[in-house]
Amino acid sequence: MLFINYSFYKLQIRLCPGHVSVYFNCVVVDHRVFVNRSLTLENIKCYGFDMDYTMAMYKSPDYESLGFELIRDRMVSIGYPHELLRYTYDPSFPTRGLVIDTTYGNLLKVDSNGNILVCSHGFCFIKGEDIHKYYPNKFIQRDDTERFYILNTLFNLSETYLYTCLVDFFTRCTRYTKLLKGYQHGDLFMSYRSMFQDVRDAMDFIHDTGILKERTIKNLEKYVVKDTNLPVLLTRIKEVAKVFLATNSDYNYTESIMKYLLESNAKSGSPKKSWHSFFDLVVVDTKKPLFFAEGTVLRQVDTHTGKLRIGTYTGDLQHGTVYSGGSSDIVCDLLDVKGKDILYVGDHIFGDILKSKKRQGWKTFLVVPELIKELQVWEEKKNLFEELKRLDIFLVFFMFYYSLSGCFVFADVVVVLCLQVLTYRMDMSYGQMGSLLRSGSRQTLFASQLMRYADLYSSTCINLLHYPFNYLFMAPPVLVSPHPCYTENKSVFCHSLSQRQFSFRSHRHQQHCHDEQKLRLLSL
Ligand code: U5P
Repeated sequence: MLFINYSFYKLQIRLCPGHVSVYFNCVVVDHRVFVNRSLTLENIKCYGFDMDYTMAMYKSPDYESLGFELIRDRMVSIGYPHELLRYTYDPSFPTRGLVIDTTYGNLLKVDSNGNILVCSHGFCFIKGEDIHKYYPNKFIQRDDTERFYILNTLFNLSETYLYTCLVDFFTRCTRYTKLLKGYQHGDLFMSYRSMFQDVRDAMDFIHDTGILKERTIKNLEKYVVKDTNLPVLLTRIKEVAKVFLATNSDYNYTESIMKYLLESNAKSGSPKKSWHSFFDLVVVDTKKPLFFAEGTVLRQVDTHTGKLRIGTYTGDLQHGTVYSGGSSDIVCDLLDVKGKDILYVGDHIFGDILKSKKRQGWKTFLVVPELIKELQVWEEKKNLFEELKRLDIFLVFFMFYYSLSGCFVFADVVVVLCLQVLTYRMDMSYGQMGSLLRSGSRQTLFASQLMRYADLYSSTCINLLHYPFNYLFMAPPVLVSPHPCYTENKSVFCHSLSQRQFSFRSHRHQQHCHDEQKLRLLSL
């Protein structure tokens, strides 16, 4: 088979013996699947799906508000002040991928190396010199997981906000004295670390006791997005490949959600099918990320009672049977597929994507619902991005001039100030903590992990419906060079300067940049 990609995927031609197919890629940008590494869907023999925030998209901000209220109430019930009940969830504040410093109670946005991009203490944003007081290098050792907690999932948004409210409350409340690592109240010291642990425990409480699930199931229409294209997508995939569901949720919750999404959601006229029949294999209680390593005991689920059968399941795959626990190796054995044949679709950059890729070599598809907002801002604020690029170029020239002449130019201070103002204006277009992927022209930790571990990514898995199942997703070619370099036609000059890569691209090249490269360009 021969693939010809013309003009960076706008036109895709495939030549097989006796068969020529031509695809015009005219998928609108909101429906696009973005590509980090080339992948041919034709080679995928098995599709795996996570459930929560992947197949089951929760309605934002209603679902996060519910989570927030439940943990807030739990905190009050274990002894935190009643005044906390005055706080309500504000979706414009938290962004996924932030880091909590449990020593100083700060919320940090960092890049892939741990350099601090944004720092807040409660709702107060800490600026330049003051950041240095906490972090002399404006840098954190993010591998220190005892101290730094990365808020990787969409479930974490409500706890991020609650922790911020706690710091805000105790900082303002005159009954408490603010110290470097916590608050003093009489002979009682409350450290930022203990407050964080209490928020984590409250979060576990609402998940483990099932309160959050109970409230969600009581009002599915309010909390879960129902998309009639989901059964269509699964039916189409099943015609060409195997499909499995692997979720950390328990059987009863999975059944309620999947019934709602797949059984009461068929397009009019299509025959009624049980939700199980959309999958070759359903595994609940997977305990990801453990699932991608040694895993746990595989048991069968009694689908009438939801109870687990005792003993380890050792037989062949039985249709319609639901399993609990297990591991990714067991899934491969049961479905008779190899890791590289699997495309796994999930929303958790660590538990779903990083682990399945690093430990098992699965192909990965990250669901990033925030992309809709990111793309919308990118469209609306194009002029700010252009201005930022121009200022970056000015700065490079000033630095270049300085390195040659040794003369300090006052104008570069002005340019740096303008860059800071512009970065702030851009960040505010996304929300108070800025974009998920960037801060000004610098990439966030989340963006770097996304680029490293997700082969494909999109705002929803349903976007796969916009591509044929033998589609070749082709990654744009990227020139990576740490040194200043001139390309052959002298139209590209790359220079790396204090973790910022500046790139000048010829007009001709820019014309070739299409939507799939937009986010890539954003992170240059
Ligand atoms: N979950 C927790 N604790 C958390 C976040 C999520 O127990 O801090 C649970 C959710 O209640 C849900 C499951 O049941 O993990 C999500 O699994 P998955 O479908 O994303 O694999």
